[in-house]
Amino acid sequence: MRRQGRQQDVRCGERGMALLLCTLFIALTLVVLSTLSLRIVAQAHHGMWAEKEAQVFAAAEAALALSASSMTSLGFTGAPAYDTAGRSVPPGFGAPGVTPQTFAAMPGMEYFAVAAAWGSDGLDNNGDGAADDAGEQGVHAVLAFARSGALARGIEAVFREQAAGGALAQVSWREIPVAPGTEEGTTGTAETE
Ligand SMILES: [Ca+2]
Ligand SMILES: [Ca+2]
Repeated sequence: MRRQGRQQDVRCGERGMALLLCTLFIALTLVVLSTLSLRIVAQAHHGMWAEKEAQVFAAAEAALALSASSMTSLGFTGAPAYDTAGRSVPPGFGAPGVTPQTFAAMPGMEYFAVAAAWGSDGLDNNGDGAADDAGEQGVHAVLAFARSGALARGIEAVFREQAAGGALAQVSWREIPVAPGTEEGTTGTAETE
């Protein structure tokens, strides 16, 4: 009797231990699986965000090319603003005079572009102390912006006439911040001369 009781105790102990190990194994598996799924979701989200950023940037480049081809503003009326150093102060999507345009091929994407002739805008664009001086003649700038949802990006390019009234050659390019308060933007420093 006593021996049978002992054997039963041993069997119960073994079952308890097996149950505990099984529970631990399941808990560990769940932790590993949830960590893995969180990682996969984060990677997918990051990939989608990067892809969207690239699309918005491509739209800004398209708007720049479109505006530069005729040197006219698109979706913007009025004069571009400059700070005291003659640097352009880009308008935001909600600024007066801005009516965002759309691309038929890019649903949900909006853009506008500002074209300015440095030689006749009454401002000292190149910061040499004189407005519309000889150094500003034949120089044109285009500021182009695109946005999709909360993502917005801007580009500024400067062009110079090869001869008076002649073909334009691009002399600089840089990514510019989108006016705060209207969209989230990014600032870049790439520039070529
Ligand atoms: Ca000047
Ligand atoms: Ca000027």
